Amino acid sequence: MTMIIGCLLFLLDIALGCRPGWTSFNTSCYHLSLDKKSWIDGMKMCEIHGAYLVHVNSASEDNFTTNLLITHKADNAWLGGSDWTEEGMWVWEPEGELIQYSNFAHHQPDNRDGQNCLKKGLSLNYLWNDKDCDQPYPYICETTNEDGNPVVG
Ligand SMILES: [Ca+2]
Ligand SMILES: [Ca+2]
Repeated sequence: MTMIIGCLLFLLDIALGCRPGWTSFNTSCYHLSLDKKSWIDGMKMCEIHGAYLVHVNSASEDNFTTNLLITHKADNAWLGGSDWTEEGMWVWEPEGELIQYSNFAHHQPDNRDGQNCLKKGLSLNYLWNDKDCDQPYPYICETTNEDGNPVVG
């Protein structure tokens, strides 16, 4: 039974335009890599796959990415936000689009010892935190479907 459901979910993701191993949500496809990388290397790996480190633009997308972590038993994941360009100005990279929706933990971001990269994790109940970009963490890639709309049927 589980196999049949798994198979159906797999076919659904294909129907929604996501490649195998990627999960669809709204108009994007997502992949959580458990291969721990620095923020920069995570971004590079996403780019190799035609994607970018995830841009979390809404509470529902935030919940979706948290569930992705829980499902894959990942304690942390890099998100695509950074304040590298200007301290305290958080943007989604690589475009540099200003972060509108945010969900930082209490007292974060704190820029402790010059933290410029965005992650979420179990220790802060999946709320956001700025971390040292060189820390190795799992990471979530996002890519928008080619036509920007889920293909139904
Ligand atoms: Ca910073
Ligand atoms: Ca911090």
